[in-house]
Amino acid sequence: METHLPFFEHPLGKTFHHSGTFHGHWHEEGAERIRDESPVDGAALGHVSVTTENDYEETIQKAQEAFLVWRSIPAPKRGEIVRQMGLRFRKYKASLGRLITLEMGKILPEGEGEVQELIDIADFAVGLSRQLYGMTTQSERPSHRLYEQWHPLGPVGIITAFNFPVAVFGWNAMIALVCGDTLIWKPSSKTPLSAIAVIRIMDEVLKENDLPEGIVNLVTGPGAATGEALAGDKRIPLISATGSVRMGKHVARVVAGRLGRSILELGGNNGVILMEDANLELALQAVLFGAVGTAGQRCTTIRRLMIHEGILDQFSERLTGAYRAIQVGNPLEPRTLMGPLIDGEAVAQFETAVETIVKEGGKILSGGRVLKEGSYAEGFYVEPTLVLAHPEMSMLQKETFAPILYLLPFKTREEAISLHNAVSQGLSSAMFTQNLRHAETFLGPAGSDCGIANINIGTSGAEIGGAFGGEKETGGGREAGSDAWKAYMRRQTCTLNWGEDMPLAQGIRFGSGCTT
Ligand code: UN1
Repeated sequence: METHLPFFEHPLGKTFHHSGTFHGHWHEEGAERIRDESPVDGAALGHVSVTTENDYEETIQKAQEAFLVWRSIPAPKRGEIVRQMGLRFRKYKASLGRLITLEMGKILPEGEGEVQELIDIADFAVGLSRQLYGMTTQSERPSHRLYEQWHPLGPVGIITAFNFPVAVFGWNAMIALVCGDTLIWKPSSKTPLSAIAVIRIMDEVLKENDLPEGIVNLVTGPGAATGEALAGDKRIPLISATGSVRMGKHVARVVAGRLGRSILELGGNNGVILMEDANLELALQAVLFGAVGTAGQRCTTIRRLMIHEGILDQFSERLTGAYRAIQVGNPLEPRTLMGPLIDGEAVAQFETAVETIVKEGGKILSGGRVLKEGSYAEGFYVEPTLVLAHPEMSMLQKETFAPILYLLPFKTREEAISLHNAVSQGLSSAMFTQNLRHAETFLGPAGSDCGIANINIGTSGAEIGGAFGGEKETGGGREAGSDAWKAYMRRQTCTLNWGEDMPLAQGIRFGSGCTT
């Protein structure tokens, strides 16, 4: 049963105004507003105020003050707060999923799936709150104990992109919270309402537990101002940023300039290799979801499909048939498989990409057009596009955030792997095969060079239990599960002398008072 978000009654069709700054309470002072429109039909969903310099300053101070309290609450007790948040996200799953769909344009099952990802990471973090283990090792000195422990780090800046308005924040936030950090979230200016909704839900739980203001904070504004302020802010020891390679290179430079720490999750240009023995039924389903899902706007979207030449005709024929049958339209409709792109700029980038593809000798097998007629007129719809490509095309190097899939024939496994790795990004990858040698070669040291490598599943839709992130220009950061939590904590190596002597390591004798 759907529980309405009490603060967003019927957001579609009704314009309303909301503050974009939260530091324990909503606050606003400036006149600058973001007009938040739905890519579904271009309608204004709301207007959100941009964080001013004063408000930014107050937010960071609040986050610092709250850190002093939050870091001293035992981790399992922090986990209990996150547990309650997970329950509250469950309560609002349907309405939050719908809001994501309205604001971002992904189809409803994907909007709800994104909330599920938030719930899953909350559950993971609850368990983790009792498992922030440090190791103990052997000291070379008598009566000494040598061990490692993990402490809270400080306020963490989280910069997120429009394509996952909620889940990527969740990976960072739920983990950072159990680690004892406070949060300052800067969502994409294209999806501030989903962020406001999540903050309001989290705040319900914080207030019910009488926790101080400043544990969870929101700032809103353009990357060039608000993002820049966070990146350059010495009071924020860790910046976790998701977005384009261009943005990431800049954030990396600014954060490194103050010797801060960053987690970067940037562009992907993900490839799938179909070996001659692949189960084509599985491959077809995986490729459709991976290339067309979220209208090609996942960082994990399949963009390049390397197909063994022996199955090229057969598979591309099936794929072309499937592409032609895809329903593009309103993402709230159950029959729709692909919703709109995020905005007019994304549509323009799609159009330019198609022009360049044709110029470079790519053959459009299906799609390639912008949809402007009838019910498509007000939104940002394009056709899912299939291209028979050749390795020299420059477009193969580019992550166009749109549903464009390049097919590349190959003859040998080695050729396929080298084609696969011949891009500057390194997020996710997959091979379809029934052959153990092919699979293990792909997963081995000379195989895929990506942070994520799969066999017989697509590149997108990763579970939260693994560490998520990629190599090369994807930025090297890891978020979500496994031991990604370590980046959100301060590691401390401790040596404790419980004896009555003062032996030095490395057997050094220093002055008469020392014994060995
Ligand atoms: C992203 O596109 O930035 O693996 C994140 C996936 C999702 C997350 C994608 N779990 O496709």
